[in-house]
Amino acid sequence: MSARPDETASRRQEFYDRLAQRNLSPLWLSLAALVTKQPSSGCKAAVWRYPEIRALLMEAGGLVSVEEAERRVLVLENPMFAGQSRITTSLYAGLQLVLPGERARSHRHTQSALRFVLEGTGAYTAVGGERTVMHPGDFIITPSWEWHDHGNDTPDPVVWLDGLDIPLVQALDASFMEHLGAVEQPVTRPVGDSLARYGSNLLPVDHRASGLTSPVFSYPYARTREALETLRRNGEPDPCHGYKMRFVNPVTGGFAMPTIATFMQLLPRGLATQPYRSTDATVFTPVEGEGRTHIGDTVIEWSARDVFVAPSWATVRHEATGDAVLFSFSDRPVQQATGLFREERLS
Ligand code: GTQ
Repeated sequence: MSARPDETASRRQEFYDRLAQRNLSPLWLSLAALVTKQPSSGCKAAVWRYPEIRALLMEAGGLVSVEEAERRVLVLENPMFAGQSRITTSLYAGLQLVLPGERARSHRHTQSALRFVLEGTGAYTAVGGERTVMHPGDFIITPSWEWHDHGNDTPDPVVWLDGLDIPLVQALDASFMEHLGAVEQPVTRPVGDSLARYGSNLLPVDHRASGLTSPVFSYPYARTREALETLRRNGEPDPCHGYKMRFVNPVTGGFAMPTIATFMQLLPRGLATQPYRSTDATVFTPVEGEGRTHIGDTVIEWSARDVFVAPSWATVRHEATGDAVLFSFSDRPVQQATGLFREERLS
C-alpha cells in the first residue's frame, strides 16, 4: 500500500498530536539529538578576566549588603547557558566577596562546595566548628550538608572562586537547604585542628573511614606549591599536563570531594604542552604566571586569577609564557564512578 507523501506527512502529524496528548513522543524524531556521537551540550570555551570581575564585585559590595544577599556572589555563566547558573553542563562557579567586618550567615545544603582563594589573607570560613583561615591559593572544602559561615575580620576584602555541583544536584532533584538560625556556628575546635589531625600524613589511631568528603577542609597553597617545585627539580614534566597533581582524600586515596575533582599543575616557563581531550569539562584559574591555552579553535590568554573553562571533549593545550601554576576542577569523580570518563592524548 502506498500513500502520497503529503498524505503520509499529515497522517503522521495527526498521530504525533494524539501521542502528545497522552504524554508520549516518537523516539525516531529525537534519537540522534539524544544519543549523540560525542559530547554536544553546547558548553563553550570562555574566559573571565579578574580585574574586570573584581571591579564589578566591588560595585556589588556597595550595592548589596551581605545580610541581604546571604552570599555576595557574581555567578560565572557559560555564554551558551545564559540564565542557567552553570559554567559547564554539570558545575557552577562564582566569585564571592566578603568585605571587612562582614559575616555571611550560617547555612547548609546538599550541594558540595569548594572555595579557591583569589585575594585577601586572614578571612575564614567555618566548617565543622572550626574556622579555616584563608590565604591566596588555598583550596578549601565545604562538604555536603555541613553548616558553613564565612567571616572577614581583616581590613581588606577577601575574594574567592566558588565551585559547586549545583547543576548536578539540580539534574538529580536532590536539593535541600537550611538556615542555622544564628549568624555563626559555635566554634568548637581551634584553627588548624583538622589539618593536624587529617592533613599531616597521619590519622587519629581509631579513625574509621566515614563520609565521602575529605576530612581535610583546607589544602594550603604553600604546601602544594612546595611539592610542585620539588617535582620540577626532580624530573621531566608530563607532555600534556606539566607537573599536575590531584587533591586527595587522605582516608580513601580518592578525590577530595565526591562530585568534584580538584587539581594543581605547574607549567614551567616556555613549556608548550601536547594536546589532550577528556570528557570532564574543566574550570581553570591560574594562581601565578601567564600564558595561553588553546581550547578547540579558541585561544585564551590568561594571567593570575582569571577564570577560564574548557568544554567536554575539546582539545586542550597550554603554553606558559612565565612559570605558571593552574588550579582546576571538574566532575571527573562522577564520571569515573559511573564508567563514563574518557581521556585521550592526541599527539
Ligand atoms: O558560600 O554557601 O557561590 O550556598 C553559591 C551558593 C556560595 C556559599 C555560592 C552557596 C554559597
